[in-house]
Amino acid sequence: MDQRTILIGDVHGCHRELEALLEKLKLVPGEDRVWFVGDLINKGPSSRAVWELYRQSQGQAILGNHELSFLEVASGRPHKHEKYFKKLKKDFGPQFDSFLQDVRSWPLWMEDRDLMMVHAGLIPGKHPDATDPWALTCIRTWDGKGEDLQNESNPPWFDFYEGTKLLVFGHWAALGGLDRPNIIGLDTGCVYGGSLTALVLPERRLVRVKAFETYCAIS
Ligand SMILES: [Mn+2]
Repeated sequence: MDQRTILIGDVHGCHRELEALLEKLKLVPGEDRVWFVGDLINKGPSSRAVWELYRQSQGQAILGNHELSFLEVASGRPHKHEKYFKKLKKDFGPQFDSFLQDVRSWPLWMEDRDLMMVHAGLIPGKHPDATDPWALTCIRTWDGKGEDLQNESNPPWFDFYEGTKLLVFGHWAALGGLDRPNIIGLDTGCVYGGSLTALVLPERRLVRVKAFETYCAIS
């Protein structure tokens, strides 16, 4: 059997749902290749418990806007996520430094021969290595210029994606996931009471666990 590649959507501290999802997938650490789409932390019950499950899965993760903000605050820059930072420090306790060190090693995107993963999306026609990290982790829509990446009266960025690689992203929970021939959106809003979604390759199967609770209001 081919090695499985399992891509996991935005967990946002929902450790019980992540545990249930890994069980449902019958994940074998070290055998399955596991990629997390970013935003593992904040909003939900325990970022630390999620990080521990992520470590046990022997997976890799890319940076979401929440990890990017976390790194901003950690390097002393003023940021609106300072409140989250204090909570993380408390939640992680003695493990905080190893968590920080780990997140510092996460890339902004991952790709191989026929697959690419980025947290929020791509600027049309641009490779991620030529794209601002905030755009990669926050983009929702495309205005034709790149001045406003959030305005929902503009078309979504993925309407412009013409790549042949399967592109997997998260971040946009209100979409409730996306399934197109060359694009899959994995954020199904677990922390908002939706579900946690994984994509299993090569069979291209979507596996979901429903949220046990609604942990916060959608934003
Ligand atoms: Mn996000």
